[in-house]
Amino acid sequence: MGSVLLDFPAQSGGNRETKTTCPYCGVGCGVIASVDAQESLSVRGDETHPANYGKLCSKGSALADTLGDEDRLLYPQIGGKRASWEQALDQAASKFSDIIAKHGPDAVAFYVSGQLLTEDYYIANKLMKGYIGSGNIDTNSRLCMASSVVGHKKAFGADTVPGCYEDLEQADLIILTGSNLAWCHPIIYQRIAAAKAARPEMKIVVIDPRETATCDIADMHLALVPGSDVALFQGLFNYLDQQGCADNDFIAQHTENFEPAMHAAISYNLDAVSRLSGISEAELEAFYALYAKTEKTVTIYSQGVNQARDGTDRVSTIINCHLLTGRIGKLGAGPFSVTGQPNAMGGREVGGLANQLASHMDIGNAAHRDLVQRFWGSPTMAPKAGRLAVDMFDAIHDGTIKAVWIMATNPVDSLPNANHVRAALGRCELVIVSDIYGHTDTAACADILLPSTGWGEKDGTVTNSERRISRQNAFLPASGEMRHDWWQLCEFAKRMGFEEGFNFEGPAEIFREYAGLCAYENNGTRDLDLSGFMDISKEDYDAIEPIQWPVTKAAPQGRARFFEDHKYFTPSGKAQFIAPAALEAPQRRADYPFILNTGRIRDQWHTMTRTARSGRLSQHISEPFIDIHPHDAKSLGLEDADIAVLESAYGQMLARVCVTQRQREGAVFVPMHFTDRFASAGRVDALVHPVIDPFSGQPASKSTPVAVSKFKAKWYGFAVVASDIFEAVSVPKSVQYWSKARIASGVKLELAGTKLPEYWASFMGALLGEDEGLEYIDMISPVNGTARLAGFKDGKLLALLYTGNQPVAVSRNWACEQLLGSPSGAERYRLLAGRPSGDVPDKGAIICSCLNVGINDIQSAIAKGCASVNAIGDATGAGTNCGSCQPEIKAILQTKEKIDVPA
Ligand SMILES: Nc1nc2c(c(=O)[nH]1)N[C@H]1C(S)=C(S)[C@@H](COP(=O)(O)OP(=O)(O)OC[C@H]3O[C@@H](n4cnc5c(=O)[nH]c(N)nc54)[C@H](O)[C@@H]3O)O[C@H]1N2
Ligand SMILES: Nc1nc2c(c(=O)[nH]1)N[C@H]1C(S)=C(S)[C@@H](COP(=O)(O)OP(=O)(O)OC[C@H]3O[C@@H](n4cnc5c(=O)[nH]c(N)nc54)[C@H](O)[C@@H]3O)O[C@H]1N2
Ligand code: SF4
Ligand SMILES: [Mo]
Repeated sequence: MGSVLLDFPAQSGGNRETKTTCPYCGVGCGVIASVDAQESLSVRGDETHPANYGKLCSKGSALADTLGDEDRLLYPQIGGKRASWEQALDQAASKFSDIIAKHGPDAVAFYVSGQLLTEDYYIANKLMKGYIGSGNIDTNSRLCMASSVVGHKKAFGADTVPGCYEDLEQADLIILTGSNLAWCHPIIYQRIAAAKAARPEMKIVVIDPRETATCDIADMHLALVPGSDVALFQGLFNYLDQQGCADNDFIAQHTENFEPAMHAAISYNLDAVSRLSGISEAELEAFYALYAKTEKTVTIYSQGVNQARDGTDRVSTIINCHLLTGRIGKLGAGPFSVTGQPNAMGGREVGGLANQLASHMDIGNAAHRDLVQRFWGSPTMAPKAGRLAVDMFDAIHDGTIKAVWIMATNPVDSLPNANHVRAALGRCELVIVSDIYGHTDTAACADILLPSTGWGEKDGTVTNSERRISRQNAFLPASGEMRHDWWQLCEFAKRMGFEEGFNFEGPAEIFREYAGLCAYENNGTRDLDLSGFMDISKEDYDAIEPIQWPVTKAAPQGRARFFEDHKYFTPSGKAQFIAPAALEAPQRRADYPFILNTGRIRDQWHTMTRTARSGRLSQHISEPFIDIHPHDAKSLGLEDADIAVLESAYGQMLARVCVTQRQREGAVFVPMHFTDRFASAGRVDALVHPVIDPFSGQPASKSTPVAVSKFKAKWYGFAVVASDIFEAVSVPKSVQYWSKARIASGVKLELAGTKLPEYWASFMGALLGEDEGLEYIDMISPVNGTARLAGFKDGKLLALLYTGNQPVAVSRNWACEQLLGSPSGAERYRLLAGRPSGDVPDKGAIICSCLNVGINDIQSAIAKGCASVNAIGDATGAGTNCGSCQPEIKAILQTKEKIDVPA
């Protein structure tokens, strides 16, 4: 396993240091992993990396907490039993071959991920399209970037992201639409916040139905009616045109189809847009006028735009406004789709989507198919696009697809109509899953489960939001029998008889071939040109410095910006205005009166397989919740901290109620992260409708009609339990509601049920998985379900349990800190009070997860006169490490009251 060891004697103090890239979001921050003489690992930001210049957000800062072999998948399994790689691969290949022989190549499929490295991804795509001969390889990027890809291709003729991060710092106006950048791309957010602090005249507008942490730096927040985005941007287009803001020379020389786009927008006057969007005419006009007068404008967008039935149209209407004003391909101006996953961009490059070919070529284009097949020298070539994600799982459900290999994604939790997806896998003849953990909801459906190497153990490249290719380098050995994803695919391919195309020694060789394909017969016709890398040696590959593609022989330093030369990749070479398709708006339903919006929280990553291992990260938010407006809560009889039942036409879930003004009436927000491992009924995608954008196939994950009601709990509880093993702490089946999160010395649990357990002591014993030798103290009222128990063994506190007929008010954080202590006498009874004694301050809900600073610490600093984020930082340390919590600190300063973070 290759790794790049750097020698920084001054900083490293003799530590072994490796430069690599963060495995989470598409910002693509550079990380230095450092292993000291005791083999203890730490990470810090790479000061030289142009994405982050040394900074890391809370997730990046906690990377070291998430490593280690605990609950890693170490060996292949067949039918749940340990098997050898030989057996697993032989069986996988022979079943795939049999099914293909009987039913043709379209009876098999790969479902892969924007979290694969470019080299893994390239191999998966090559195997399916060029050797198996089917287009049936799709990726979780279908749920993420597909609408942006189509929007780019319609407008520019290629999936080209025009700009770069520097543009964000240089812009005078940044519009953030459908993006919670503060939580989802924290380092870009911090770069923008710093630029604004240096140039306060820079303006920021947030367009989001919710008031998010991102609104913290906004001059204007447009809390539009969910789904009224096309109207809002059509209105902007119309306004700009009417006000004479069109760049007529640019339109005439470099664009086509202006007229139809203009006609499509003409009815969107201020009055009409105001009615559709719920934003007052005055506010709309203020926003439009700001756009009109600001030459250097960037529009950043992500899932609030992409994940919609009209996601592609939303992208087109955003790009139209930039084309109208000629604000593209210029310093500080352009549309900017920020990518979600660390290698979302790389996956698009190598053709991970079912309708694309490698190196930004199209499967629907015969010349492209021929070119790629000649380059590969492959026996066949998929003749047409394969099934797109949602459709792929329908085809698995109805038996059209009989074998699927799922790699680095967890569709049982992340695809819409997720119970249907689970059922589909249950019916499928052969399900292969490659993951780094064996405990995911998708792994539970696997016939063959394959242990992959993960971040820190694998080598390759990723491409970030600004087209910057960076190396991920291994710095840890692979344990057990973990294998690289590319290796698994190559070995499988060889067993299917494709020895020739898959004899790679390592990622350098794969990358070289991929770069060669990008260069092959390109001559400037395709945006993605890597001819500068086509002869790269292993040594040079290992030393690749972060670089933005294209990287050509003529321009080996890469390129920051596209379209400065006004050269687009359409047949005419001109950019295209796109009139939106005027899709019918989804109907509101009387039986499901709320719109369910879903998305991310600051400190968790997707289905939480990695981030939930960090106790630090679980301090921020660790329970499924539903944000709901006070009026709606009132009408449903819901109060803060109740449990709500959410129901759609597809499924049900339970979540903690957070009543907040930040939410619009009629819409609710639920995080996407919780799985069966972390909550009894927290899988929000079980409810999400399988509605897709007709052009991109991307699911509309933010607009499911749902009903909300109160879960009629008889009792509520909170417990902390000492345990090294997360899985060892399990909740009795009779408890309808629970959520579980890792803490420093064990697990914390939120509980609620409709039936009181008979004996609280045995209930606590069940949580602990044993009660032998346990000693209890308790305060129990049999009448109203109020119980407080502490359990000890050999004098050490092993568990605390607090229950009541109302949500229990206990200092969670304080309780967590008591575990494994050895209190005596009165101290023991104080535990039952659930909060510290008067002389020890209670931190309250943790806001700064890096330095463990709670909301109460921050509020008392404010009470003592701290009037700025910096002053609070000086007094408490909060926000001074990664800075990810600064928006929340500012919100606390502004409201001076408890914000909507569940304690
Ligand atoms: N902490 C954290 N960061 C992440 C991730 C993570 O799991 N955790 N995942 C990464 C990935 S893969 C992705 S794709 C990105 C996603 O990054 P974002 O797109 O920023 O994240 P989301 O929270 O999914 O959605 C963004 C916003 O869209 C808003 N929205 C909902 N409906 C509408 C609408 O109709 N119109 C508009 N204008 N806005 C709407 C939501 O209220 C939400 O605030 O984050 C990346 N970064
Ligand atoms: N309701 C709703 N649903 C959504 C979204 C939403 O906003 N709302 N967002 C969608 C979006 S944008 C995205 S990107 C998806 C994300 O959804 P998923 O891709 O399903 O989520 P992850 O938890 O990132 O899954 C990655 C899996 O790969 C494993 N893994 C990690 N590293 C490796 C590796 O190196 N090799 C292998 N083989 N496995 C590895 C992890 O343990 C984990 O099981 O969710 C989508 N679903
Ligand atoms: S912003 Fe945070 S999660 Fe995203 S790449 Fe940087 S450190 Fe990683
Ligand atoms: Mo994503």
